[in-house]
Amino acid sequence: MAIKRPTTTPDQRGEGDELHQGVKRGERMTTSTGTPLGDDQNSLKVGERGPTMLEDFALRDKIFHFDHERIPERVVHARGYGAHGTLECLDPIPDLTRAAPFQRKGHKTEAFVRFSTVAGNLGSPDLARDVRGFAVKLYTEEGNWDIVGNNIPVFFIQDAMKFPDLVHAVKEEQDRGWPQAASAHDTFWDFVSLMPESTHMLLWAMSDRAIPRSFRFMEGFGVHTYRFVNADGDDTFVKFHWKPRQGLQSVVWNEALKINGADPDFHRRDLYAAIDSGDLPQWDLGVQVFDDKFADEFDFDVLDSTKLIPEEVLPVRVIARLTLDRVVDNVFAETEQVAFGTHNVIPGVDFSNDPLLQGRNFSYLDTQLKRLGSTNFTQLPVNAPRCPVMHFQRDGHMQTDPQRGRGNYEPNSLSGDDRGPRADVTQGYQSVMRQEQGPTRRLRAESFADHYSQARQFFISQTEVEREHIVAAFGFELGKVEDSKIRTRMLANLRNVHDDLAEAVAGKLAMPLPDAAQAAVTTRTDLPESPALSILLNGPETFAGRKLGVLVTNGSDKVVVNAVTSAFEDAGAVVEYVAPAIGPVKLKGGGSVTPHHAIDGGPSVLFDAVALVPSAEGAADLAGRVSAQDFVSDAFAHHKFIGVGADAGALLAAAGVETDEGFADLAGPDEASAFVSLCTALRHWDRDVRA
Ligand code: HDE
Repeated sequence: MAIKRPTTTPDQRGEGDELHQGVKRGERMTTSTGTPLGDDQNSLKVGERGPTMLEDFALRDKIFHFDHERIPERVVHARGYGAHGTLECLDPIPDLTRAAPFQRKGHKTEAFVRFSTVAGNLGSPDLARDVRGFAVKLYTEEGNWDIVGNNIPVFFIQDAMKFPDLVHAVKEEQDRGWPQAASAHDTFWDFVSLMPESTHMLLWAMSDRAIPRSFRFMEGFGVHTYRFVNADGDDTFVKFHWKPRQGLQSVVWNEALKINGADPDFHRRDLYAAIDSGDLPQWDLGVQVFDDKFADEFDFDVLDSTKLIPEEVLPVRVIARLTLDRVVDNVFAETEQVAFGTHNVIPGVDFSNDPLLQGRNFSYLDTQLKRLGSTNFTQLPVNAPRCPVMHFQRDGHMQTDPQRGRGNYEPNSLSGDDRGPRADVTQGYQSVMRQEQGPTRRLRAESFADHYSQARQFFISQTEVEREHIVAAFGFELGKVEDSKIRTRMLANLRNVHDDLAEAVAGKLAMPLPDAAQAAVTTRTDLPESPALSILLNGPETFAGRKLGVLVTNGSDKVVVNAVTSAFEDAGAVVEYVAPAIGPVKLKGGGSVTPHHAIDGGPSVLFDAVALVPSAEGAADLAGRVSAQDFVSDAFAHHKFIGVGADAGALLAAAGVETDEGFADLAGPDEASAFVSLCTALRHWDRDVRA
């Protein structure tokens, strides 16, 4: 009998008024085994009102799959967002490495990047004060190479042995289940205050680096020292850097707290919107390359992940450019199932003896098996190499490769397709031949013992504003610590970093300054400032890629609204309108604009700068609304540049702000471009606002 082809049917209502949407040709719904369904609204029942029958395979198929939708979230870095892209070689370095991406100028390597926070669970807010993961998978011709780094170049601990302790301490406390995605609690500070090696990283974590404005505006670092190996087998040490071409930018803490309420998905939405609109984010990949002699002479041990090599000491050489150009089709299939690991290297890249890196190399396979459930996770499209994969690994759960031929072992004397692959002794991966010797011991090298000198160097390299933010962050976090002995212990450690820091934090906490903690190595005061460590000294001086919020009401001046919009769009910025309600706003001079946000859903924390251009009547109405007052007073408190239209006076007065040099006059259309120029500084830091 001929199989009936699906027909086009109209929508129908069932007897209980349930909607059976009509099917169109080619979109016939099936079970997971392909059986076409005749009804996706009702389970199979006896009579009208049940019971439901055990033979209802369609219900069983659907609910069975649903019940198994979740997989374990990542034990750390659970909250993340990914995108596809390309790495293009700018400066080939075959003399340093035979790594496939760097052999020829213009050579392109497919990439997948996942950014993340560390401590929070999968559903936690994006603007937690936290380190950001910056994990890059490069699908090279010689296999997948993962650079699994962070947005901070150093780490909390020196030895893999302490990682579970660190993570237990920072995650929500086990006896109460909070706080979520926050280090501001007793167990974290208890642990780190007992681990002076954390101090350098703590300075970074309390700096604005830990509250980036966007994934697009942060640096990435490989953190550990790795090795490059060239075709002759010569090796050098290398550290990896990702430099955002959009420039660095962070938010302020009070703003971060409010963004988390207004838009917990702020970072993922930002990345998606930028790529979707064609404003493709780019990073330059740079390397610090050095030899054994440099390593021996450098002030600190290059195997110690709590230390960095200042760029002023060893400049970063840019070799390639990463462009993110495609959002994922499906977040679960790609972002959630992508499996990174530091052990994924290719010919030309090798490891150093950094004890943290060595532990990581061992760890990541375990986590993938636990999360993805099968050794065959490398066959998932997001993880599958783009080069040929040939080996004698067989079977396992969810094997999708119908591995052909007879040979599944070697050596063998089979022939043709039965023979299978062989290792390539001349071109295949060869580990660097290292001479290692010494007694087996559990030991922390003495060369790792200076825990404070680089923390101090980081502190003195910050601008005044950035130092204030660091002090405020320590004050906030330690202020959440209930046990005063932990606070005291931390203050004692900070005394070894810089007395200005310790005194200011003690002042925030209204606590006496304790004696400095005993330090294994006296803090060096001769390390010079490193401007590369500051965000503000490396500002982009452009508003491109940033967002302006324009507050409009019925009767806003069309000429001004249009002039501001086009001036900012011409400068590469995004402009969004905020209005009392979401319906169209009629402009004076004709026409209307459709707001992107109603005022209570579009607070100024969502924007990098704001323009207030209501009509006089609109301003009088907004003046009585808390949401509009907050819009203005928050923009002011967060040091934002504020453009002010001719009729915004009542609103400014209601918000209780006084104009300063961070305000721009938008009385007429000609002032729009001056406002853009003002905004290129991103924030008006001279405004005296206290947290
Ligand atoms: Fe990770 N880390 N880590 N880590 N890490 C994981 O792997 C681990 C460390 C980093 O977007 C896990 O797939 C150990 C340093 C990033 O999918 C896990 C140690 C740095 C990501 C794991 C470290 C990182 C992870 C959890 C100490 C910065 C997210 C889920 C020896 C250089 C990757 C997973 C993504 C994820 C273990 C230390 C970065 C459990 C044992 C240092 C960016 O395997």
